[in-house]
Amino acid sequence: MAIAFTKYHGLGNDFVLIDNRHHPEPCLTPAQAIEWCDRHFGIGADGVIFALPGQDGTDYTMRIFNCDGSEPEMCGNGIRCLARFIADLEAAETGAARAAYQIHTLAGVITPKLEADGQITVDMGLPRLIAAEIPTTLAAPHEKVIDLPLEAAGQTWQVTCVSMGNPHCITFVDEVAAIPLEAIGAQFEHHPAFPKRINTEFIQVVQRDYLKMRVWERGAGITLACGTGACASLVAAVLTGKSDRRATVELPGGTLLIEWSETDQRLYMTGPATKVFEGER
Ligand code: ZDR
Repeated sequence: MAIAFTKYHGLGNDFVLIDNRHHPEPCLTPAQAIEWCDRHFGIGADGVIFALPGQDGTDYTMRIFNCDGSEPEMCGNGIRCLARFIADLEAAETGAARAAYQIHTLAGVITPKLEADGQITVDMGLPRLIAAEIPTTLAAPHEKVIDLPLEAAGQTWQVTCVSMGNPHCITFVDEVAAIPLEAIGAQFEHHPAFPKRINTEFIQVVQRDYLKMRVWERGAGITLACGTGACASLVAAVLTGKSDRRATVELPGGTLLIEWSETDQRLYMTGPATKVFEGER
């Protein structure tokens, strides 16, 4: 039987969304998700996202498979797309959609809010900084990984590691355009210092409130944007004294506004989510 889907993107980080609200398990296997994401033989996407019934009092549950079939804990651009998708579903069914949702994810409860101007602001929760939580072996389990050396791709990089539920390794460079991401990204992703593999961000500090970022995503390779990566990168920039707690992050697909709140220490990400088309497969 054909399965209905809708394609969305957040700054060119694109996802196939599936209405899975009536069953607690995803209706596709990871192997099927790989086929659906294929840009030549399938629909084409960086991942497949399932809107599942809520758990523990939340409105919905999000699960996601990367285009290589692996399952990340969280996805920042994806959760904005999920919020827009369920708001569109609710509006079609009842004529009204809620303005905020509590979403259960493998990284805890995440709260997206649909703003009047069409943007979506997501409470992304607290960053995790301890090596054991990332996870990485670059420092002792209870230590933070801030500006430490990593040997990869034939050279030494100074890296800072942050988990937003999913793992990130951030390197500050003078010029992001000069980084041969295609050639070196996979060597970070599969480095033995990262037992669950890693998302890798290269950051150029343009101003204290403006960062330029390029990303190699775990399970997806080069993508046009990464919401959790933008949050993790702002945290790394603050921890190393390079930026303010609120900054615009420019990605190849567009910009996100990221704030690491002084009040509650949580990350707030604001950006768009756009419907592209719907179909069935
Ligand atoms: C980076 C991401 N697209 C986002 O916007 O946060 C999340 C995708 C998941 C990522 N590839 C991972 O952690 O495996």
